[in-house]
Amino acid sequence: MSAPKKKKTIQKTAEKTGLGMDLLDGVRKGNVRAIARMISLAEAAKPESRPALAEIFRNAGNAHVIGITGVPGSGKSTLVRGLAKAIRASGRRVGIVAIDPSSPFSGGAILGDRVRMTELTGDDGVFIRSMATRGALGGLARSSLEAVDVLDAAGFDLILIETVGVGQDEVDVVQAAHTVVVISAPGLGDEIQAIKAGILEIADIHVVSKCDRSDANATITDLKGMLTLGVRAM
Ligand SMILES: Nc1nc2c(ncn2[C@@H]2O[C@H](COP(=O)(O)OP(=O)(O)OP(=O)(O)O)[C@@H](O)[C@H]2O)c(=O)[nH]1
Ligand SMILES: [Mg+2]
Repeated sequence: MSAPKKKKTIQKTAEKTGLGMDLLDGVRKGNVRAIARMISLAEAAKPESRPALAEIFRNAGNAHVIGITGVPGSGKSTLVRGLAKAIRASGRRVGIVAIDPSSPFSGGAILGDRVRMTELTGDDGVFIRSMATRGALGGLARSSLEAVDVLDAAGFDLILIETVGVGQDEVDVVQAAHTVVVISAPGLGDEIQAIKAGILEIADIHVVSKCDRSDANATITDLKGMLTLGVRAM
């Protein structure tokens, strides 16, 4: 008898104060379920959750956010995995937001990558969330940045965003990061894929991946050449 009544009361309170207000404390304490539910609220983009997300925004601002972008298959997830392991080894907590429909984090992926990702699961110093849902124009960028804020408010020291650098929404997301890493890989056709994707100029750090390949040096040379040209053009 009393259980439904209690449920109704909680519902009424939520309606009054806004969706997700009851999760704020859990998020601040780093509670995994509260974090996951708050990010889901951001994705759902209901107006009733705006007050809670505004509160999250007020609590954010301490984490260093690193955006990692490059064309499909350039090695973003491999780099994210390596960075996450290094960050954990240094004792810091890391949040990962993958905005990539083909990412190992989001399911459309090669099984091998998915299995390797499990090295990081089961560690409460790592939180991985994929954002594969496509909303209205701008919706993806907004909810992804809110997801970053949720992880920030939850006390993660570093937040890594993986995104394919091809859609404007995704480019907007990585550009909102403190540090932007653009990956170029040898053997993917065009020498510097970032030029084709139009993302060369947003990089703070350029990475040439797959350096075990013999054609990696050519990619480095091409990249350096393009960057020198870019500087001269300015
Ligand atoms: N030889 C070699 N292969 C690599 C290296 N890094 C990544 N790969 C391979 O390149 C492929 C793509 O790597 P991912 O890290 O999944 O690339 P991604 O950019 O995240 O790919 P998408 O999420 O699908 O866009 C995989 O088969 C990796 O095993 C590397 O350093 N050397
Ligand atoms: Mg990936």
